[in-house]
Amino acid sequence: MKNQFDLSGKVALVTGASYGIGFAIASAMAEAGAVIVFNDIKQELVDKGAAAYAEKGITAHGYVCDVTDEDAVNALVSKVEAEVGVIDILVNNAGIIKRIPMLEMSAKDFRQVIDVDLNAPFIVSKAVIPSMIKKGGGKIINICSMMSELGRETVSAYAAAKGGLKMLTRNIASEYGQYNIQCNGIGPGYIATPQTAPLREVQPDGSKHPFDQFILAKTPANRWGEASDLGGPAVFLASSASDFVNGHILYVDGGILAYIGKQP
Ligand code: NAP
Ligand code: GCO
Repeated sequence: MKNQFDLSGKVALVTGASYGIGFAIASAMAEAGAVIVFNDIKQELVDKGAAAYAEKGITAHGYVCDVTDEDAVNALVSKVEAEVGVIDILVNNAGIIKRIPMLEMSAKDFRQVIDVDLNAPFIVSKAVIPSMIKKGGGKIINICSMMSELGRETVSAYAAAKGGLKMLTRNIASEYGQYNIQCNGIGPGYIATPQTAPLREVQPDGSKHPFDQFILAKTPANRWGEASDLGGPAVFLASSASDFVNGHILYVDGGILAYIGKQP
């Protein structure tokens, strides 16, 4: 059974994985035997990420690349293929959020979120699929969100992007399943990372942020997720244990989507 989850000999590219969820997913994949490749927009973050992996005893190959830049992504994939090997596992993790009420949001801001959270997974997937086909298969994991299913105030662009990413996931599965490529999504619940730090800030009087209390009341597990909670699900979707799972979104949310919320 253990062998089904073994990633030995596999090359995994996790985008935006210097810290946060991407870092935790890449670390879990390394523990399962994969060779890790990651990217970030800035050299200093790549260096920081490489040091953090090294501290865990993981040799990770870090590259500077903006995932919204198609030429840069194509160059990155060629470089990785030459220097490390064909990418067997792609995790489209890099993402941004802008919390702005829709009527105050500029079209420019809206487009930027769509660009990173939806267009980039299209660009990076498109760059890796041809070699996966030649090699006889591959795994693509798109990091979706609660907002692939739910809306809330201030996150119109993010919800539109993550809803779109769910459908891109199903479409890649539909179009390339015949080549033994499985494309699935992970929909994390509310996870304690820098992205959600503003929602968890302790108030000047020492009390919890109202959003923090709101999330605890909405989560049967009664806690925020840790980035490490995503490791096991990601290894499953990257491994042969999931070879007949395709186009699925695995929500890792402590039960949020099953729950109406804590009764008053
Ligand atoms: P994070 O802490 O903000 O990390 C995101 C990473 O993506 C950062 O390293 C960031 O680099 C990188 N990135 C952003 N734009 C990029 C670009 N154009 N090219 C390359 N890298 C880029 O976020 P996280 O919380 O770990 O989230 C990771 C993913 O999970 C995102 O897709 C997010 O939407 C999703 N997610 C998060 C949660 C949550 O509760 N935290 C829940 C559901 C889904 P910089 O630091 O340079 O910007
Ligand atoms: C927000 C949060 C969420 C989470 C996550 C939920 O402002 O509501 O940032 O969008 O990051 O994606 O799954």
